[in-house]
Amino acid sequence: TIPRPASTPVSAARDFLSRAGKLLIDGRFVDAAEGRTFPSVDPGNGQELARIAEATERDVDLAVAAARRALDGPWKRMSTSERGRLLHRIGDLISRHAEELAELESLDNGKPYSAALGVEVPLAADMFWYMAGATTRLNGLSVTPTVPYLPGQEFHAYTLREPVGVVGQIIPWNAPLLMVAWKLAPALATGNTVVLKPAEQTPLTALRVGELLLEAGLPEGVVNIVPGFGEIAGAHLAAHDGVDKIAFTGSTEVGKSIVRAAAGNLKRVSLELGGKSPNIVLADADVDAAIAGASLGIFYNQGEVCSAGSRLYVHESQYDRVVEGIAERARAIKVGYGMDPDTDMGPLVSREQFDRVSHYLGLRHGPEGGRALAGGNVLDRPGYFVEPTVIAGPDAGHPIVREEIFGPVLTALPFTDLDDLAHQANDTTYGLAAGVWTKDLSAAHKLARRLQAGTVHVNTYHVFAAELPFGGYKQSGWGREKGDEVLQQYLETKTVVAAL
Ligand code: TXE
Repeated sequence: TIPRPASTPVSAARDFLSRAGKLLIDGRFVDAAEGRTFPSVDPGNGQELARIAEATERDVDLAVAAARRALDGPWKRMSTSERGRLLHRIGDLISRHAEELAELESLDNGKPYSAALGVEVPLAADMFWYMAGATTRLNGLSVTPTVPYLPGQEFHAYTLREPVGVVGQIIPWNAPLLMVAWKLAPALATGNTVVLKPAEQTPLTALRVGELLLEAGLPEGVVNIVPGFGEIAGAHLAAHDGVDKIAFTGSTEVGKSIVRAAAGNLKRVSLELGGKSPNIVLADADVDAAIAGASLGIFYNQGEVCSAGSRLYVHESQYDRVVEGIAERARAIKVGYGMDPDTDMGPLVSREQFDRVSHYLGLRHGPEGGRALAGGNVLDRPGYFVEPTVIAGPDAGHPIVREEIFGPVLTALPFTDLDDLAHQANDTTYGLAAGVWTKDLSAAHKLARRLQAGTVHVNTYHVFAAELPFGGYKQSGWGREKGDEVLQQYLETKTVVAAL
């Protein structure tokens, strides 16, 4: 369960909305080169929150040029411990403005204010604090090589770890602030400069963080923020010859287009893509804990989580109890406006996402589509609301079981045999996360080894600590975010070898 704040504040966020909407390029907030703007929409009522400057190719070019210049500026000369202190200050500022950021996040994305304030803002601040500790630990190795064809010759060798350079970062709308933190903190910790493109649906918290970065003392041009559309600003950034690495979080389909675009200059690519993660309840599981955890796994953030546990597999001996327990919870979830303190689940982020989820709900009619034990419908009111949905017993090959829905829709299937279960769980093009519920430690760890997933949760779900590497097997992506592992993705290794 998510801690609920005592009261909902009225609004530093409103002040920001009245001044929001410019691009951050080279340390200044500026209008878009072509003067275009687009609306940021409140998905709880479909109304416009603010107009945002829309970056097009020209703006991306300016941002990349600024990031290139900044690589050789004061940023390069800053000591690693000062860089760490700067990252720490950014975390402090995010934390200090927690209520404002949570409100902006709730207004822009629709998620409950309680989730933004209780979970995502603290995680975002913590990501910067964690990465602040990495800046002084980016050391290479000392190596004493022997060379078979040069007997007797001694060498001294060492490795240097250098920033990759100018990094393009393209992020989605489901956890806009947290994605900013996951992307920026490691890139900055390793000394890179950045052009960040937030999702067109949710540019607000990224722009507010842009202000906080300047307040923290980040030199101009080190981070540039260019809200705009994927096919225009995003595609141009991914293909840009002045960009040395692209880090992308979003759909698998766009991930593939990023790879193609990146081929032009063979920029480094890291990808965090979709998922269809299995959540598995074994016969001996603590049933109450499994019901609560599986509900959180699918319903947190309206199900708009890449690692959502969207495929439930329950041992047949517990199947009815567990599935009915989750359905009961689903029926009790209060769906409402994100800023309403009673709300457990907000609207989906956009009309487009609402249509996508509605499409899947529509597909389930007929026996192969299973039976809706809870929900199954969209809500007829302004905004993009759908019911928390539990579908029991669809065909294993049905699109609702195989494709990422990215909404609050759980499919549930029983199993009897563990080998068969492991096969079913892995029978997907994705491999982002999984969950296992059992009291048998050995069974849990054995199954964890068999599951093709970047994260396996045991008797828990959705643990997003900064220390833990996160990313996907198979078509869920390339590389890992968070933990020390992400640092590799932002560094080049240079070997220096000297004859003695
Ligand atoms: O994602 P897109 P969409 C999945 C989820 C969802 C589906 C579609 O299944 O239903 O994707 O969502 C930018 N070149 N995820 O259409 O389009 C875009 O502007 C460069 C999973 O919103 O992938 C935004 O900033 N960039 C996911 C970002 O890519 C492009 C989170 C993500 O948008 C681009 C979101 C292009 N050609 C959706 N086209 C996760 N892994 O968490 C778009 N973009």
